[in-house]
Amino acid sequence: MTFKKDFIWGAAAASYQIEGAHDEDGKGMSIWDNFTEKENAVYQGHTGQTACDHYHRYKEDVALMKQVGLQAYRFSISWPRVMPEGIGAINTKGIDFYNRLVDELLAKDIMPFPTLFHWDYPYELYLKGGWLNPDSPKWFAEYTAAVVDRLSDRVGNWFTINEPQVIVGLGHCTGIHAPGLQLQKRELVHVTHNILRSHGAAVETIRARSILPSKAGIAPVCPVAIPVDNGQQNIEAAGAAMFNVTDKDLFTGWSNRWWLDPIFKGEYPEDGLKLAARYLPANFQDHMKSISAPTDFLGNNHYEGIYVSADKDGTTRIHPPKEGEPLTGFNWRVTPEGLYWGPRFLYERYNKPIIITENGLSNKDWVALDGKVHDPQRIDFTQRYLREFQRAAADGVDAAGYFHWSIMDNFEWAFGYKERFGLIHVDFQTQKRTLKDSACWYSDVIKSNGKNL
Ligand code: GCO
Repeated sequence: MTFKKDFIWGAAAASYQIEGAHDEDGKGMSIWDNFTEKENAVYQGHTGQTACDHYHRYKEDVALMKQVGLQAYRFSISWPRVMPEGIGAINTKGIDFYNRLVDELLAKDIMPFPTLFHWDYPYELYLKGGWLNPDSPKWFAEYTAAVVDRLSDRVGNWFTINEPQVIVGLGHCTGIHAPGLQLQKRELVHVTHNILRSHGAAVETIRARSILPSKAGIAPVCPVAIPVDNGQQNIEAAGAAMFNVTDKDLFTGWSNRWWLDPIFKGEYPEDGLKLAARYLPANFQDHMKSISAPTDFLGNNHYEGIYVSADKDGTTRIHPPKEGEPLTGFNWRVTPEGLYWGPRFLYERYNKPIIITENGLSNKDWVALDGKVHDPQRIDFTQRYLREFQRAAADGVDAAGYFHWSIMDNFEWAFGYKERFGLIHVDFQTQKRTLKDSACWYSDVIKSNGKNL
């Protein structure tokens, strides 16, 4: 088995997690610059002020990407680096960093796949209400235009927003991510609606202004339900668990259909409207056309799924982890079939090529006495997940690409530098990079287009 010929092999990272240079060259403040100053918000008070210092070391990092053999690199653009106040003045030095990065990638034959927004929201716009403000889609479109005008002569692939689920769920509901809010149902629905509108506005802006022919999509993290076996009823139970809208999922940001039906079908799902119509802005229907502006692919970040089966009375049973089941460094479950059933269910419902925009694990990696970083768990994990994605492709899913999370160890949000997700090890004291065993293994996978999995 192989993937299709033009399958895209890459790895991913995000601006606040790797760039550092938090106040350099005119960059504005982001909500993460602010949040990391809050006591006990982040493990050991870590911040992204320096992170991997990628802002200064991007050439070395791109050279390492080349050594791994990446065909594509998914990075994100820091909105406040480009527009310090979020709207208005453009920071030339800030956008120049991305110009140089794109040039460097292209010189090495690596396709740039920028994400316009991966959580480092401009603090100045947060002061104006952030995603709660009905003008926020307009702000996002203005920023998108600034970026597209300057990069789209060389960039043709775009992701709009990373993991809107986490923006709502962790940023605005539980508050364990920036901006650290714990909003009420009505407000959460407004935040969601404005993020959906912003995604649509960004797609429209890309289409209207791109110099190269453009491809665009969103990069959500969709909760995946895995049937415990291939029994028809269990498959149906898993499909229902993935797509039914429940009160709990909708308001906390985790309902797949509440996000994806508007984008791909141009309407909020009926079962969701029963719960939340009264909280939506009165004119929400006027926005659905823009929200569903046609996209080219569906990104999907995937780490762990849940196992489900159908009970005799038809109810869905969720199976907790078994005793002694394998867990990652983060204590997340190892559920490779998620990369079969997630893409399959999503493809069956929305019929868009699926790009895995993130997949990987955190692991307790260190530099061994022999100077190398041995991470057999990462190799085994990735091999298992990729085999399942390949199986999905063999069963008819349009599997278009795979981006490993992450190209290098980085700032893992509320967990600081405790969790290492990289193919490349970073010593955060010296900034020394070391290719892990998994990076060498991944090179071979890319070379064989997955034949050796
Ligand atoms: C996310 C983000 C990444 C994380 C990764 C590991 O999924 O939370 O997109 O920025 O670092 O997922 O948690």
